[in-house]
Amino acid sequence: PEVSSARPGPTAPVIPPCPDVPPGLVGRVVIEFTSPMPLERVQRENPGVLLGGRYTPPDCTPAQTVAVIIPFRHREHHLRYWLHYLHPMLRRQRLRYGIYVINQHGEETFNRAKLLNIGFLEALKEDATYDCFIFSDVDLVPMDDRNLYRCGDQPRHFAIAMDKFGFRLPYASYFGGVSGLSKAQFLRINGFPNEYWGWGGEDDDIFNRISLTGMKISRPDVRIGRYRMIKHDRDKHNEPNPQRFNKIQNTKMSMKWDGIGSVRYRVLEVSRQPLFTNITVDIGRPM
Ligand code: UDH
Ligand code: NGS
Repeated sequence: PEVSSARPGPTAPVIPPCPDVPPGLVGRVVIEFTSPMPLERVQRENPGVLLGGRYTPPDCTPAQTVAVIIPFRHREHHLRYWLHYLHPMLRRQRLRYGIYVINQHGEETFNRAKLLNIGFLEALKEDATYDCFIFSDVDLVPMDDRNLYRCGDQPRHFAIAMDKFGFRLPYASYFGGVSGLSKAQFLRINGFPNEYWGWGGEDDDIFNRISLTGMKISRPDVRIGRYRMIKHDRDKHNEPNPQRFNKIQNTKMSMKWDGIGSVRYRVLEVSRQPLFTNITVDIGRPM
């Protein structure tokens, strides 16, 4: 007779939950952007990463599945450094994750927050189990792996001590650079604004959305939330948005109709690369 057993045999080992504090973190990491960083090297050094930039720890089962969303256009050299430093760090943090580069097609005015909204939707289309979303600029690399890229009971601000700001917040309500929201937190604020074209203000609008819905931002210790930014000149077609000061006064009204519920775009290409998923989108232009 056939024997069936609920107990796992030697071929089906039980993988325990990942511990709250991952073992094997190293703390401070040396970050530099001087030596060239060929993509082939980054691939070679990250053999455990699966197609599309997916990773699952082999030795434990994480509580969350994390989608890392990067707004992007014409920053290939930054992306190579980012991947070089972040993949090993996220692996040490025992995260189950995927990397999504949301690439704005064409040369119209850049729109960071709209790209982040699109990243949220497109990541969920690929894997409905994503429950934590980390939104990261491509030029920001954490200097300490104890800055854990996961979500908590409040929206999280990770990039709180950047080198360019002298390793502190530029102002108390700053929410730029790298942030993280659970799926529920993101939906509660109707996602991010789609109507900030060009540089500035969209992160302040997101801060307003979070405060207006009664949530509070959580941050790591200032000694841990340290970042190096890859130096660069101002990009073309991402000029400071002259409307930004007015717009951040109106979040309470605008967040009702402008957000994840109203984002319109066209996916032009989804390309699964060895270290990330590249999604090229037509997001239109300012009206
Ligand atoms: N981004 C792109 N391509 C662009 C514009 C922005 O990929 O053309 C993305 C990228 O992820 C970047 C993020 O959007 O990290 C934020 O944009 P940003 O880096 O331009 O913003 P930041 O505040 O710089 O870092 C503004 C210009 C500063 C010029 C300083 C000159 N010394
Ligand atoms: C504020 C911007 C934010 C920006 C922050 C840091 O003034 O979007 O500066 O900018 N808000 C407005 O413009 C309303 S930085 O020094 O990184 O260029 O993130």
